[in-house]
Amino acid sequence: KKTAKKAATAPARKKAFNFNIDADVEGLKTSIQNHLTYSMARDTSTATTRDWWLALCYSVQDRILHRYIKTQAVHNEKDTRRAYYLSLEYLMGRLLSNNLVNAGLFDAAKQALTELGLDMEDILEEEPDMGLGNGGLGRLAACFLDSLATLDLPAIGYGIHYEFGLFRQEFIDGHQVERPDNWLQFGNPWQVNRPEYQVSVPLYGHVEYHFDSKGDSYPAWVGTKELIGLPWDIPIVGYGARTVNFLRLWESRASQEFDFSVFNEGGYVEAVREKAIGETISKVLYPNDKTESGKELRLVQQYFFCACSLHDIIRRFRKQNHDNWDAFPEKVTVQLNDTHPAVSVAELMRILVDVEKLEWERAWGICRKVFAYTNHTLLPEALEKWSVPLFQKVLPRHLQIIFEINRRFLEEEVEAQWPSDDVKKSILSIIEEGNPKQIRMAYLATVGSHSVNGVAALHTELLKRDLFHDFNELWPKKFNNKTNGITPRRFLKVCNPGLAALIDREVGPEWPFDLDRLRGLEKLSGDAAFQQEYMGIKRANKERLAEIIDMDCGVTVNPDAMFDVQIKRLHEYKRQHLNLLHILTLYRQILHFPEKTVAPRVVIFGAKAAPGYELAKDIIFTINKVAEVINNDARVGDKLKVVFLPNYRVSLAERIIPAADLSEQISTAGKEASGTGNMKLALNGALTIGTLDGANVEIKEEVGDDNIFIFGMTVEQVLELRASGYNPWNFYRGDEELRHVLDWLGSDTFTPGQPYALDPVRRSLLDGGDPFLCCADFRAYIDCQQRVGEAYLDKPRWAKMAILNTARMGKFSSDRTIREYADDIWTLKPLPVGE
Ligand code: T68
Repeated sequence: KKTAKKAATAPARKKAFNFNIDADVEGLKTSIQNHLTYSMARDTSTATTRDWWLALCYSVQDRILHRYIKTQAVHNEKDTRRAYYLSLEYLMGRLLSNNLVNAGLFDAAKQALTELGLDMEDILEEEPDMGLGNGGLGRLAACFLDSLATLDLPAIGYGIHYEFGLFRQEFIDGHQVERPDNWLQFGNPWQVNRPEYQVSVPLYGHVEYHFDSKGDSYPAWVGTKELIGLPWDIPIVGYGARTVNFLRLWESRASQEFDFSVFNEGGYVEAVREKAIGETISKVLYPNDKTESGKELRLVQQYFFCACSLHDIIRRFRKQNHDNWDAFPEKVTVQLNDTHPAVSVAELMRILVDVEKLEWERAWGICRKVFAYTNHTLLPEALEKWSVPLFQKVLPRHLQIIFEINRRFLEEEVEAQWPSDDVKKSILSIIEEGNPKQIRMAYLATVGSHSVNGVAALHTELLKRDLFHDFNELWPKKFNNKTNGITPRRFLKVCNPGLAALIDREVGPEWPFDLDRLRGLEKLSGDAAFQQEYMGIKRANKERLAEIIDMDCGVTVNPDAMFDVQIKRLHEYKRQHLNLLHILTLYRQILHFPEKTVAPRVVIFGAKAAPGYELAKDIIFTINKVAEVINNDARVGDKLKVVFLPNYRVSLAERIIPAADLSEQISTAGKEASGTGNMKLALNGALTIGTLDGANVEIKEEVGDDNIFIFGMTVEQVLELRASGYNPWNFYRGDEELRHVLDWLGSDTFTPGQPYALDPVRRSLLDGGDPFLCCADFRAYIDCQQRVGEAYLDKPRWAKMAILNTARMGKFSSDRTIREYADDIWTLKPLPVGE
């Protein structure tokens, strides 16, 4: 089966090597100079680096747009089936370097800039990140867009054009402070405005019953307020630049420039205020990576973008198929990225039943064929629920439709499987009883889709066992796994050019299309000369990161020390505080046994905490305070340094990942759905220390037990411990080292004169019940870290393990993931675009 799957996209891959974009240096130079003059009204004597950056972006965009127009022409002419990816988040990062590499223009651009007396590095650094996402879920969407275009799959991403992306993080006296991310302030050279495709979106109002000519009553949603959705398109360049797909982001606008009645009554300010409200919908990304409970604006954002996107999908469908609705599921497949776009199920039903006047059953059949849903979490606090009264206020007609979907589901499907079983009905109901009643969006998405997938093998098994247990009995074929992946273009070729060049030399240049070719490095893993080259590249990357650490943290670090990295959102379940306990343990050991040889380490953190998540912010503060003392303790020297890099984001990840030696993936087993940073770090030759959680399990299978450091409780052991009544105090009493480091946090060692400043973290681990079992996993983690340290001191052994990690990451290309979605869920075939 595996080889058959590969064959489907093989021809496109082979051909994709004909980079078809004009890569002539003279042409680029002229283009850059022309844009400087005619797009930006600058001359070379006054141009700033930012001006040159923009001029280069426009020149690249010109070349990309030719392929974009061609791609869309072919897709339209062939009236192709398309996949639509609906996601409230896209964490794109910077686009210039990636577009240059994917379009095959990198070397030519570098040469052109050199000839103009400019430095490519400086210019790339000018670009602000496009940070329209929180973390893994948003970055996965961005990797998927890259793979879809690279595999010549006809696909469009839909999302929101937030004016402010994820906040910028600063530290003031060790505390996180959030600042607005004004990413558009100097313009966005990649976006193309499409006013001709604007959409009007109704909200609020109420439902009335009207009568048709036959005297039958029908529901009418009236008295609504209207918003306008204005699309911005970002071209998505596939590697090899044959297919250029696009991402369409909706900006909200008020529906009329002025409400003239109010205006004439002298209510000018009120009229303008109404307009301002319309424009708040797409103002800002919610900064919580594990759901926002009950916020009206969040529900409005979700509906706004689903309504705009479905309207746009239907407009495109109608151009070719008029109102032959049976063809709709043949032309359209929609992937819901978590439940954030799940209201789409009700919106499509509303359009088909209320507007298009289809019979309910026929409409429902179409709906279920069109939608598929990806679940990204099992954490109960992250499972979206909307209160019925809020839904009633914002989307009264959709609420009725959801009740009808639920009634039919329970009375027909659940009744048929489990006759007269009211317990089953209440377990499976989309509506949760209570005061107020709540809509379970994961259930709505499951009932309304033909496919529900988890994002790693273990996660999918747990979904079937727990969250969707009864749904899985009802529809066993609906549930499937799609292990996440990452794009090897951005996360190896672009961010680690040194390693990419070495790999080109050893296995040929095709690996960015076919990551399994990295296996060709296995035979070199024991070769001393190759090890030296490979580790030499790592060392150079570490020097570059050391400069950034010096600039951003004011700490000088030794590039020969082990770079021990934990980069991800800050969450208790991800256990940055377990890492902190290890740091404290090392510090104690260094003070108590100054003669002992230890592997020198630089522990590096990057993480944003949700602004309202107090304990997460306390953990950041605690790490910063501990770091300050350790970094200034002369007894420690180079043996241990701790740095928390501020404002972790995609572009910073691209600096840290190539420089990492050790990758911390230490979540409580059963809590991390997959993880994707784990894959990026291993691909770049960092060894993993991790629990048997998420995709770590599959990484272990690929690299082999000898090339990964696994520790801690399994999912089953976690269950057993909880069932037997977990008490962290037992571990505190039973482990002298744990006791000492926790007591340390209760003292004023790290905050002189303020003995309780770090107590929240200590308290959460003891009186707070240690919900994520840090104390229970402490000993196993410390012992495992000891083995890591010993391995690091054995240079050839470490080098061999690192090389084998790179060599064995082929499975985790997002191209593999997307092929599986295309084959198993979307039945979508590549459509190569030709010259
Ligand atoms: C992540 N989820 C998973 N959520 O935590 C991670 N949630 O294990 C997985 O690898 C990744 O998804 C990709 O599948 C998130 O990142 C969010 O960001 C989020 C945002 C808003 C609301 C809820």
